[in-house]
Amino acid sequence: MFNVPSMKELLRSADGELTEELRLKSNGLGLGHLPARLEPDALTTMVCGYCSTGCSLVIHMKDGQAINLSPDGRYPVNRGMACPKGWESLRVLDSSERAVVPWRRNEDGGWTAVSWEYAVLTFVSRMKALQEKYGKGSVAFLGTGQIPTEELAFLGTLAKFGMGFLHGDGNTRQCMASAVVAYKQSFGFDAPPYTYQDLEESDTLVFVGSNLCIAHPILWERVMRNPHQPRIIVVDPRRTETAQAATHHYAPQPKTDLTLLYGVAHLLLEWKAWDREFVERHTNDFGKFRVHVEAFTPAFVAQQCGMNVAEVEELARLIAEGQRVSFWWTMGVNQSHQGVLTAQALINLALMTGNIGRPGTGANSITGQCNAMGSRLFSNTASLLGGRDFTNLAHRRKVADILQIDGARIPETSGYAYDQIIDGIESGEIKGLWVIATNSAHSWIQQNRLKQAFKKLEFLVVQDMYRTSETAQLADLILPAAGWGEKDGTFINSERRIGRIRKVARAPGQALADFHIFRLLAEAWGLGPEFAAWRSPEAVFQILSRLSEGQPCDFSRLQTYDDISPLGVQWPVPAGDVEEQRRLFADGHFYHADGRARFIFGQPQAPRERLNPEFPYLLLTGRGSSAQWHTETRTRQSPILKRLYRDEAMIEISPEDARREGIAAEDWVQVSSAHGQAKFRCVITRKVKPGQVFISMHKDGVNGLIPSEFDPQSRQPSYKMCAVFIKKAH
Ligand SMILES: Nc1nc2c(c(=O)[nH]1)N[C@H]1C(S)=C(S)[C@@H](COP(=O)(O)OP(=O)(O)OC[C@H]3O[C@@H](n4cnc5c(=O)[nH]c(N)nc54)[C@H](O)[C@@H]3O)O[C@H]1N2
Ligand SMILES: Nc1nc2c(c(=O)[nH]1)N[C@H]1C(S)=C(S)[C@@H](COP(=O)(O)OP(=O)(O)OC[C@H]3O[C@@H](n4cnc5c(=O)[nH]c(N)nc54)[C@H](O)[C@@H]3O)O[C@H]1N2
Ligand code: SF4
Ligand SMILES: [Mo]
Repeated sequence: MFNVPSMKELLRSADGELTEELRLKSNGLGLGHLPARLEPDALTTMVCGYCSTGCSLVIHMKDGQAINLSPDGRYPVNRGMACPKGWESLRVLDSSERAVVPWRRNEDGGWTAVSWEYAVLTFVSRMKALQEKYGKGSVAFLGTGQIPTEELAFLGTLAKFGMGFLHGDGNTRQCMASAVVAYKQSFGFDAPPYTYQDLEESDTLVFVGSNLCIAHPILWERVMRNPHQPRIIVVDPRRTETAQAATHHYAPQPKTDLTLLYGVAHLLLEWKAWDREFVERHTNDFGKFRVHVEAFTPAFVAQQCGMNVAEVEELARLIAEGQRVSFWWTMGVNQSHQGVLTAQALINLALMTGNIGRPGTGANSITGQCNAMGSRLFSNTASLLGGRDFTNLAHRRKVADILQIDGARIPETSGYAYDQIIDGIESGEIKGLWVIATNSAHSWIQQNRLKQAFKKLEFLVVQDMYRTSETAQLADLILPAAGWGEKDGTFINSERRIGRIRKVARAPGQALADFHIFRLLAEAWGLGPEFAAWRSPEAVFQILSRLSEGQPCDFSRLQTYDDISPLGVQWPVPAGDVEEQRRLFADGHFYHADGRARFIFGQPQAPRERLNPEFPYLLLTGRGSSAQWHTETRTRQSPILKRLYRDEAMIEISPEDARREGIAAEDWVQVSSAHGQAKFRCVITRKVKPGQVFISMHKDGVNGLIPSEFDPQSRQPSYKMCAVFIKKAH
């Protein structure tokens, strides 16, 4: 029986005994001092650790340490290109903001550096004590799409099947959840069907809610290499960099995409510009869909979307005329109160026009983080390991079999989603939280509320590379993590390509790879024997390979790291030429039991968040520049990246609105919503329409404004719809 010890009590017992106890369990790992296992080669390659494009970088080594890097000319993804973040990825490892030792919060609010022994035992005794006192469900974790698949699987398996956590979710909820649900329902599995070559083979590319030039610049370079003089269509309420470079730009009223896409389907039907043979052979429910879109006449759609009829017709005509049409979407679709249906409306267009399974086609969700795809398949949060379902008994049995664990240890539900975990903290149901490789206190919605909730936690553990993140600042315990470049593993990119990352630099101080932190915690929790097989990233890769067998994401032919080609390998991995690129559904066979894809649709609803006389402007948020990454914990460490953008919190306002509000360029602007307020510096630009403003997500503050509204199916927040008031700040 554990009592909940206070930090003070723990501290008192800190030095002698704890060290002894843990030394016994450390199993030769050498707490805090890993044996150096650096790549000996003069040159080695690895996948970039920022975005899901998954470029390969050549690492230049000297004396076993990385000294420089350059883009990999042979890699089929980036072909010798890299964006500024990739070029600077080694530099950000070396920073005074790095967490180099474990830290604990003192009673007086200050910090003390502690040993790993102390940190690990504190973690274990505090979490166990909370579970004893308040029940298993009183502790939860929040993970990420930015650590290797091996680490994600270790975390999810250790926490849920080992430590008995009932609730754990990740930042992929903020990012990809809508696409996941859409694919699962429409195709029968979460499977983005494309290969990047499709960007070069399309004659018509439709980008909905994607600012590729900024968020996936190397994919945009691929579009620029398309030799077919393609029509490039961008659907975005803003005149983004991508929209400006496109051949056609449509700017519907935000959150009306669903209506617009049904309007396009309506016209394609009216013009008989649909593929009867494909629909009849490979899909279900088209008849109902047909009836559904009857009401979406061009006049109705134009009026709902704030467009004119000619624009709606032109968009539909471009799609009808294309021979190889590809549909691409990112956060403008996923982050919406109807993100799932909107993604499915794009899938429906691809299905009804037979634009799937052939070169240059597809309904293609572009993912965000370097390992969002690994997280979707193996984090053991929303889905059970291998893209399976917690609620399915056969799936649970299969996983228990492969892991050789008692099936009863696998919960029958996926547990709480991110927002439910935050609600649980607020209501006092959740008392302990473990945050790994995500910066919730900057990136989640209603930030003021979240920060208050985090303060109520009895125990907050933050496992991060940097001790300065907004979330680490609230922690009771900081576990210092090694980052990209300092550890081994694999990532899976947007086109399902598995690629290696390697240890090419030594982590500073006592920072450990997340993998080794999980090993230590497993040992200290008393789970050493259960996780004996999880001894190295490569050993875990073998387990994952077995877990993938027979699933759509089957890569069981890859059993060791040597089996992964230096060119990466896309799943599913066939017999024969594993290096050959592949797209899904070439045979028209989908993953539902009957082999058919489904038309799924619903009634467009207005968002709950509305403009009103008090808050008359519509705030859009998103990526600001190709040199900034999310909450900037990493990118702000590079002096070069910092010169590539304006390093201040900025708000983009149209000339008309600026004039009306008496705001000049460079003025400070007070922005308020029903949930909070913050100040930003004014940029006057025609990129935003009158009535709309834009703030990038990179500086702390913007998410204090964002309301709590979600897609009801995916529980992904609607980050791009917020009613605000703006005025010149004095
Ligand atoms: N440089 C850089 N690159 C990144 C990242 C980064 O932080 N920095 N993050 C990565 C991650 S995790 C992700 S998820 C991706 C995100 O990549 P993107 O989704 O391309 O980026 P965002 O800027 O969030 O959103 C895209 C666009 O959606 C538009 N939008 C807003 N509301 C609507 C709407 O109702 N309808 C439509 N059609 N469009 C709308 C916005 O105006 C914005 O231009 O980027 C990845 N790449
Ligand atoms: N307003 C608004 N907010 C948004 C969005 C938006 O469009 N608008 N987009 C949302 C989206 S799509 C996303 S993906 C989220 C991203 O939100 P976050 O995940 O919170 O953003 P990051 O800054 O990437 O945080 C990653 C953290 O992990 C740490 N880290 C990096 N590598 C490692 C590692 O190997 N190990 C460990 N332990 N730590 C590591 C970094 O230092 C950093 O603190 O933001 C969301 N928030
Ligand atoms: S585009 Fe993405 S993967 Fe490629 S170098 Fe830039 S951040 Fe890295
Ligand atoms: Mo994301």
